[in-house]
Amino acid sequence: MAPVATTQQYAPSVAEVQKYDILEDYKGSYRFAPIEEAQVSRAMIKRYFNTMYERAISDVVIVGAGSAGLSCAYRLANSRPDLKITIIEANVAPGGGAWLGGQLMTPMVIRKPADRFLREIGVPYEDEGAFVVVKHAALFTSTLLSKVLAMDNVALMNATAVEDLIIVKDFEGKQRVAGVVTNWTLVALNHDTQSCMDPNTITAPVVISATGHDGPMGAFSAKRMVSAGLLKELGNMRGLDMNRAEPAIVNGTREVTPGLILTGMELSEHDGSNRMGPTFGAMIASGVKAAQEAMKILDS
Ligand code: AHZ
Repeated sequence: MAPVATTQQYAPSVAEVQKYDILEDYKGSYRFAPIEEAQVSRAMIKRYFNTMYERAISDVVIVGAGSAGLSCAYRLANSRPDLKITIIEANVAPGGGAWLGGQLMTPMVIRKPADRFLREIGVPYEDEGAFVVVKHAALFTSTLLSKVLAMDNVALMNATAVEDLIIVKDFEGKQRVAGVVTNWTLVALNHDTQSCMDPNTITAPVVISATGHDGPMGAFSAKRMVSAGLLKELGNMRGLDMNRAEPAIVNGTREVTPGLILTGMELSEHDGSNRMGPTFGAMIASGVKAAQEAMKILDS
């Protein structure tokens, strides 16, 4: 397959933009450069399938683009530009639960010392002592997402669900997770209505699962570990206790079975730890720790 040309970075200056605004006629004679419909299709198709082709072998797959998955992707991609990092997100909109702070309220609370990450990515906040508040959770999520997507070594396939894990036996006969099995989410949701719609695969020496706590799609890999015989039973997420929950998630972030790291609230289902409710420091710090664990595995 022909490689797609590298991204052209173009950032016009404010003066240039103002000049265009004067030159372009917004009073009725605005004109676009001519295009044929097929050019639009081909522009998308060649890039999308080139990404699928190229990412069929990845270095790291991150399942789930919520606050934990995106924090992990940011740290990993930034620290290791040599790694091909592929994020698979079931929803059309990446971000998971991090578009809101809690309930339907917009401000996002982050306990110290995880506020360091906000300074790193350039998200402003108000300092309340033990914690900080970002004025809108979407400011955190959109900033993080834009930084992750701008990195050359990251590919995000959204509207794509991980339906299964690739679990192989190594030469010593031990089982290890060696990648993921994917399908477009609309297909994954329709397996009951069609006789057979086989999935696709992505192999990777490290899979980081960040699919959140149990729900329609959540805790995917933890649940699959049980049905695949890699884990006896789920610990099941316990009741809310912010002070116990946040350190438990961060300190428990680890490779739970060879080749598979769990991060974020998925870990609470695996370990049976508490939930923390609407405070996001642990999601950030757990994502960062998952990135460190992945680098340790890849460097060993
Ligand atoms: O769509 C899911 C979401 O964006 C995605 N996902 C789940 N299953 C998937 C699958 N394939 C691909 N099989 C899948 N993607 O994973 C993302 C999870 O994001 P999240 O925000 O739900 O989880 P998180 O662990 O990043 O953040 C949890 C935030 C919470 S929940 C909570 C509480 O309930 O007390 N408190 C906090 C801070």
